Amino acid sequence: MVSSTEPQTSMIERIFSIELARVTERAAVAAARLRGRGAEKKSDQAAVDAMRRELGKLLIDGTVVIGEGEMDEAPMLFIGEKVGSKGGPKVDIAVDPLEGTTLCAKNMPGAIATLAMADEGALLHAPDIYMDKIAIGPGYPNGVVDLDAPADENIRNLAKAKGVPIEAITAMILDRPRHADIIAAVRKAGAAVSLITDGDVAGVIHTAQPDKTGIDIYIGIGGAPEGVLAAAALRCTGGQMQARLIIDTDEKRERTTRMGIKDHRKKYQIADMVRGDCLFAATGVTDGPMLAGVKFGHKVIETETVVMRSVSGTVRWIRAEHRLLDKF
Ligand code: VTB
Repeated sequence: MVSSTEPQTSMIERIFSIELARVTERAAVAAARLRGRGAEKKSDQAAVDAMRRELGKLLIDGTVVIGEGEMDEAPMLFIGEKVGSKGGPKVDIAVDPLEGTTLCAKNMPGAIATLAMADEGALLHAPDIYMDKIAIGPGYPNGVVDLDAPADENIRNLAKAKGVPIEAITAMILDRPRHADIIAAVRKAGAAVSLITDGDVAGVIHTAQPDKTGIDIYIGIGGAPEGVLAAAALRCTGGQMQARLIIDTDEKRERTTRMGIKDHRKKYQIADMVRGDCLFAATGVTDGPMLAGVKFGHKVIETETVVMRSVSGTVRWIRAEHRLLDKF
């Protein structure tokens, strides 16, 4: 029985945290059926269709604020699309039905289906452009690392705050030529670099549990939509993240302005990207260090999902066995 003293919004959150698992589970299973087929678009579309169908069943008056693109370019789950069966609370939804389409297409570790939900107006409406990001887990003094500080300085400060030698620090970075200088600086400082080919939502989340993942800090440039999703997760687990949009063309300037963002140079903290309480969910598509991928048995499909609530800081790991296979 839910305590009657619990505020209304958090009652809603409690109910929805399980509902959200259902949504990412379905998207993950749909994408996983197409794992390893070299079919990025097809698996993404399958995840989008499944996620949209399930979102439609939720008792929410939801608006997609981070989605598959703008209305005229994305047929489904476009930015501005209304989802849910109405009647419920007005919420913002950020989706990445298949984060790591390439990982899924190549059946490589770390593809996930993910989404976040927050009160209406609470999520940063980020355009689909690049974002500079830095993230660390909970338990450090505020400002121990800074987006605008050189990578080696951040590494040194982090090691000091953690009370370990620099050699004991590992930074996760997307393996891209644009990160060559950061990678070199981190290594020169004496820390280790853990490279990923894709999937920086999970990359950022790894910092929340360094003892388990071995990752102390995430640094580098990735997608802005992924940045907002990652910020939602860190809002639940604790941790620090700073980010800035990379707006280097007139076209991006216009798009950013159209999304309602006035200060194009703003250095975002988590609370600027996710204002207030939120829920975050992710289901593994392919096996990864964070989540196991979907397993197709003879009569059972297994999924692993993480659901987080910022209001309580609860992180739930849900291993599900699905027997009513028709539902997929
Ligand atoms: C980033 C990262 C994502 O794709 O968007 C990356 O945030 C795109 O970077 O997690 P490139 O343009 O260099 O490929 C992902 O890795 C997967 O969508």
